[in-house]
Amino acid sequence: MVLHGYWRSGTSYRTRIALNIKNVAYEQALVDLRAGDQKSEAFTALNPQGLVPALETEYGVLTQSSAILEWLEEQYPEPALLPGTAAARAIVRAMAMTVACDIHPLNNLRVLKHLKGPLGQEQPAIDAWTAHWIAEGFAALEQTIARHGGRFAFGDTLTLADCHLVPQYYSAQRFGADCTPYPRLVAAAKNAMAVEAVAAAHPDRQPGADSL
Ligand SMILES: N[C@@H](CCC(=O)N[C@@H](CS)C(=O)NCC(=O)O)C(=O)O
Repeated sequence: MVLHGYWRSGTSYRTRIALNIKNVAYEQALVDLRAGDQKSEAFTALNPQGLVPALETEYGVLTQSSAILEWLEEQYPEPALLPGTAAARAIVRAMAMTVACDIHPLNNLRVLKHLKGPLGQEQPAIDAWTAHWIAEGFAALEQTIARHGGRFAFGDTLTLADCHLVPQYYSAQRFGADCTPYPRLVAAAKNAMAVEAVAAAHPDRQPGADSL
């Protein structure tokens, strides 16, 4: 299996976390987002959207990280990243989607570039935009974690919610977002990051990682 991704990309980070938790062997192929490799002919042949990650499997190329995580859950059921009841699974998926649908896309590289370029926004306005969507999503997640969390975002077992939360927390720190209003979220993210399978997925430990 080959994961085409970028060390600092949140969606690649999510995918690495799930692969590691499930102990699935994979190689990594670096798609340098800063160099625009995601738009290259070679990469868009794998993912016509020109976005990482793309996972090459024996069944073909899979894209969209949340769909990849669901595929991993079906293909490698143990250890499970979804809980045992339909209602609990819906809650975990809702937490994951809060990140995947309502925070991450608004702060993605191409969106920020569009705000800066065609829409002519200055950096302070862009920073405020980023902080706004993180704050709104994290405030909701904080309440959900208060209701359903334990050691991790949902109960005491790692789930798809943690796979999504950890990279978003990392990204929030990178953007300098104030996370002090979300103590339960921060605790859940830190607890997950202390697990070796999650720690091994950290951007700093990936090929191509640098201090930029
Ligand atoms: N919904 C997609 C989003 C993928 C995505 O936005 N990837 C980002 C990196 S985190 C990317 O490739 N950005 C390149 C760009 O914006 O040009 C997924 O979850 O896979």
